[in-house]
Formats: sequence, structure tokens, C-alpha cells
Amino acid sequence: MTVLDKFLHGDQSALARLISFIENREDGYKRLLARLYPLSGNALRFGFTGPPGAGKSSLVNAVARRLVADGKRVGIIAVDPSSPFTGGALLGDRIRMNELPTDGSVYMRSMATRGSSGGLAAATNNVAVALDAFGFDYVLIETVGVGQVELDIIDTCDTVVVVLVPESGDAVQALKAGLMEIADIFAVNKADRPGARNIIAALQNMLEIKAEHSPWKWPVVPTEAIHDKNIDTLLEQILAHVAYSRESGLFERHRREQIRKKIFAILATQLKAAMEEKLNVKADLDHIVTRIYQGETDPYTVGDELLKLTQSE
Ligand SMILES: Nc1nc2c(ncn2[C@@H]2O[C@H](COP(=O)(O)OP(=O)(O)OP(=O)(O)O)[C@@H](O)[C@H]2O)c(=O)[nH]1
Ligand SMILES: [Mg+2]
Repeated sequence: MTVLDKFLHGDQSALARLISFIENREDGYKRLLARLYPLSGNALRFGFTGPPGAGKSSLVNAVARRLVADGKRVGIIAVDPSSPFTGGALLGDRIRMNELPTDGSVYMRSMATRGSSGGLAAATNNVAVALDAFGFDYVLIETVGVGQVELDIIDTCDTVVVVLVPESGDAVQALKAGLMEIADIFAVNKADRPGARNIIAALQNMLEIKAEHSPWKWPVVPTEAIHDKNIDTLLEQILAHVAYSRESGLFERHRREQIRKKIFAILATQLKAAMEEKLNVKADLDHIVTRIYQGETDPYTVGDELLKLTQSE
């Protein structure tokens, strides 16, 4: 039996191997994805993002356990902020998702952000396709909400939970980080800590204006992930968002938009590689750089000229 056959028979170690294959873009990974795509599209994808240490893993853990108790199968992708720049909870303080069932109902995969500035969002999206094709009912994706790449990852999801904590203080902070725009639901985690009521009130204030002319009223759910408190409510709100999204047509529009973006991302990567290959043969890039450096021409003029050059035979 090939690894793919084993995968198709529900073998999790085959799943793990295929995910590595995809993640490392090994020879033939595109052909593999071409096999997986038609099998995907059934899983619901939920994103959990927010500041380092907010309790995203703890929440994903708790939500996964709820879903499993309901007889569902759950795939988890944790995009790990292993880089010192993105921070993350202090080493040792970070929750390990080890309380999850080991009966095959849950599969957890970490993806390190370290050293993978390019292509991380695409890789995460492809891994989600693999989990979906494997037959998980839900794919939960955790990522720290710190920059564009992380926001791009969230683009893979149907519903996005932004996790904040009382320490996030000023809710306007979240707005600046671009988190407000991508949120469908807010979880104010560590609600056991002082200041929870303040941030909830501040968020609700801001959302009142935003929700005024919108049929979707962004819920703010206080949670205590480590005490397993209010997780039911959070899950209810997530599923309510899916229902709203399906009824309003947003769900399909969103997924179609994701496919469109995916096509352009693939094209951009391929065109760039093809152009570089052609220009390495046809143009003396070092010389062109020198001319721009010395002020004899400029990158825009050169860009137009090189584009014509790549289009010529
Ligand atoms: N007091 C309190 N602590 C919590 C709660 N939820 C999580 N924590 C703690 O917060 C710390 C970080 O939790 P994680 O779940 O690892 O947070 P995270 O957002 O996944 O962290 P990174 O992935 O490193 O960004 C851990 O020590 C948790 O035990 C909560 O509801 N209340
Ligand atoms: Mg985490």
C-alpha cells in the first residue's frame, strides 16, 4: 500500500507523513494536493488568533474536547511562534495540548514560524486541505495575531475567534493590530482576572457602532479556558456564525474568494520563478542594479523594460 492509500484508509501516521511532504514542498507535492483537493471542502475551519499567551491553545484544546464529546473528529493546526520576534507565552508557561484524546478523534500538528517567512500561509492552507481530505469534521487553526502573515493564515478559516485578555487593556490596541477587522467573535479569555469587565465593556462599545447596520452582531464571550468555563457558549456562538454565514450566502462567497486568492497566490509564485529564470539568462541584473544605484535609471522604468523582455521570445 502506498502512503496515500494508507491515508485514504484513515492511517494517522500516513497523514503525518503527507503533511510533512506538503509542508516541505517535496517533489510531487502539487500532484498530491491535486488528489486531496477533490476530497476536501467538508470540514469547517475555525481560526483562533490573538496576542501571545492569551490562551489560544487552551481554548482550542477546550473547544476540541467539546467537539469530540459530541462525536466529531477534529484536526488542529498550531502555528507556533517559535521565533523570538513573535514572542508567545513564556517557555514552560505555554500550554501543551496533551489532554486531548488519543483514540484518533483528534490530530494535532504544529507548524513552526521560524525561518519560514515566505509561504507559511500557503503551507498552512495546504495542511488544512490535507486534514479536511482526511475526513476531520472540524479544523481548528491557532496562530498568534502579530503580523500580515498571521492575518493571511486566518484567511483559510470560515469563522475567526479573536482571543483577548484583560491585560490587552485598551481594546483600541486590538483595532490597530488589524484584529478587529478579521474577528467574527471575540473571546475575552482569563475572565477570572481583574479588568475583564472593563475590556468587555470597551469592546462592546466599539462593536455597537460597527454592528449598527450589520445583521451579524459580533458577540463578546468571556471565557476561562483553564477552568473550562463558558466554552459551550463560545462554541454555540461559533456555530451560530456558521449558520448565519451559510444563510446569508457569506459562507460560499468567502470560500469562493479564498479559492480566487489561492489561484493568484499560486500564479504569483510561478510567474515570479519563471521571470527570474528568464531574466537570469536574458538580462544582466547586476549591471541594471548598478545603473539604478548610480542614478542613471530607476526601478519603475527598468520594471517595465524587463516585463517586456520576459514577454518576448
Ligand atoms: N488565569 C487564567 N490563565 C489562563 C486561562 N487560560 C489560559 N491560561 C494560562 O495562560 C498561559 C498561556 O496559555 P496558552 O493557552 O499557552 O496561550 P497561547 O495564547 O496559546 O500562547 P502562545 O501560543 O504562546 O501565544 C498558560 O499558563 C495558561 O495556563 C484562563 O482562563 N485563566
Ligand atoms: Mg499557543
